[in-house]
Formats: sequence, C-alpha cells, structure tokens
Amino acid sequence: MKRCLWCKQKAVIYMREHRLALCKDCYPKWFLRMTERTIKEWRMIEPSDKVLVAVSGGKDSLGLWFALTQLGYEADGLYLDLGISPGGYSERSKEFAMQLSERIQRPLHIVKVADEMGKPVPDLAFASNREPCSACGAVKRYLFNKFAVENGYTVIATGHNLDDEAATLLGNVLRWQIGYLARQAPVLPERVLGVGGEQGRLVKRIKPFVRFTEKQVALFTILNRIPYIEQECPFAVGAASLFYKDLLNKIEERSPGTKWAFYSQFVEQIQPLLDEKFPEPELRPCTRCGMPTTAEVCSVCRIKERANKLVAEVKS
Ligand code: Q46
Ligand code: ZN
Repeated sequence: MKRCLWCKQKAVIYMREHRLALCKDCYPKWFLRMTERTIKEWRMIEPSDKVLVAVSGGKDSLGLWFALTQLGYEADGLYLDLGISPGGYSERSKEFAMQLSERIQRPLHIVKVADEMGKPVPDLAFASNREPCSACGAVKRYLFNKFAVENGYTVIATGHNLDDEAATLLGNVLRWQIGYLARQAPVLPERVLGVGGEQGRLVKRIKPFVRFTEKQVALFTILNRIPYIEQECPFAVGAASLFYKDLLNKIEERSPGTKWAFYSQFVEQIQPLLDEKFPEPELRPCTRCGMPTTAEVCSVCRIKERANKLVAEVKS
C-alpha cells in the first residue's frame, strides 16, 4: 500500500504521471494548488473579472464551482435546463446544482431552454434535423454567452477536463478539422464587434481543469462530499468522444503522461501557429438576434427558425 508523499498517511491516489501518492487530506490541497497554478499560468481570471460557472450538475462543473470559491473567487453559477426528460435527467441535475449553491452560499441562476427558444433541446434537435449534441452545444454556447453579456459577467468557466480536451483534440486531428483545431485552447479571449452594440461580444471562456483527468476531478468532488449526477446524459450514449476517451486511456495505461503531452504540446506549439495562419472570420451581428456570428443568421436562430417552420407545416 502506498503512503502519502506529504504526510505518510495511507494514500488514496497514486498519479503515475506525476509519480505522486497523496492521502484524502492532502489530495484536495494539491488539487486546489494545481487549479490556481493553471488559472495564473494562463491568466484566466483577473481581479476585476466577474466569473460565471456553467453548472450542469455533473462532477466536473460542480467540482469547479466549489474549487473556485475555495480559492476565493466570487463565482456565480448558471444552470441551463435543457429539458432532457429520459430518467428525469435535467430535473435531477438541477437539484444537485441547487444543493451546492446552498452549501457555498453563491447564487445559482437558472435558465430554461424552452423559455428562451420555444422548445427544449431534444425537440429543437429533432425539428431542425440535427444531432442532439450538435444542437445542444450550439444552444448552450449561445445562451451562456447571452446571459453573461446581459448580466455583466466577463468570464465563463467550464469544467472541461484533460480527458474531454484530449478526446476532442484526437477527434479533430483524425479528421484534420483545422478550423476547430485553431480554436481549441484552455482560454478563448473575449471577442468584440466593431459594430452591433452591447450584445456584440463573445465573453472570454476558460477551462481551469484542463490539467486534471476525469478520475482526478471525480476524486476531488467525492472527497469534498459534493453529490453530483452520475447518470450520463441519455444522448451521450454511443458518442465518438467516449470511444476516443477509452482509446486514450489505453494509451495512457501503457505510457503514463501521454495524454497530457498530447494536449499540452498541441496547445503550446501547434495551436498558436494555426490561430495565426487561420484567423477566425470577422464577427458581425446576427440579422435576427444581434448576437455575434460569422454568418448572416447565427446557427441558433437557424435552428429556431427550422423548428418553427416544422411546427407550422405540421399544423397546416
Ligand atoms: S447535455 Fe447536450 Fe451533452 Fe446531452 S445532449 Fe449532448 S451536448 S450529451 S455535454
Ligand atoms: Zn441569431
């Protein structure tokens, strides 16, 4: 049995990639220290920033919200009710988010996708003929940004971990999705429109957990006794990202540290080159809603319009 390197108690985790064993008391301290280091290294949060955490009710986003408040950041939460009903998924996730808000005494904002878009995510996806995750991703990015802009938040923090980011990177590399690769980074700076008023802004996005594996985040959340939704979103079943995560875990097993090397070397050496060579097209205000987009009509307004058209066709 391994002993904690810091205090010699019984270890609860051995991180081969760091050659570090830690106990249940020292591990959360190490985890917070590493989170703070990531925030500072990437200049994720400045003292004047107002931080909004995208809270889903899962281990990553709840762990992140808790960690940020432990580190002294006055971060608020936003829970988007996607209206995913199989297994009571959205309802149960919301309960967990509310429990943590109560415990850390920070406000949790709740926005219902159906109120904002006229329909919940599964109906929007079906009616617009898109994969649920593709419609869901676009709607989430849009509504988080809209809420942040309208309520004066300057940073949106998400709980993406190393497994998520490495799997996305692998997927993008396998298909050489240069546009996506050019914009895959732990920090996406704020982008402002020359014209278009207050809404013409993409709020800065940060991923303070990119250094941690999924297991490391889960352990932090569990050791801090934060209940979270363990059930996967019903639409995640069979997703390619789960398969890529599995592959990367097998590689990591054979060669510890590969996952981090794959991701961090990309971010340090390749992403800046791509970003320079393939700059994002100019942003302009969506002609329907005024939010920033690279097209004439933003993808969310197009989803909404297609969904409404279908309803009109069914009724006639
Ligand atoms: S919530 Fe939405 Fe995820 Fe469910 S529908 Fe897909 S994108 S899997 S993070
Ligand atoms: Zn729009």
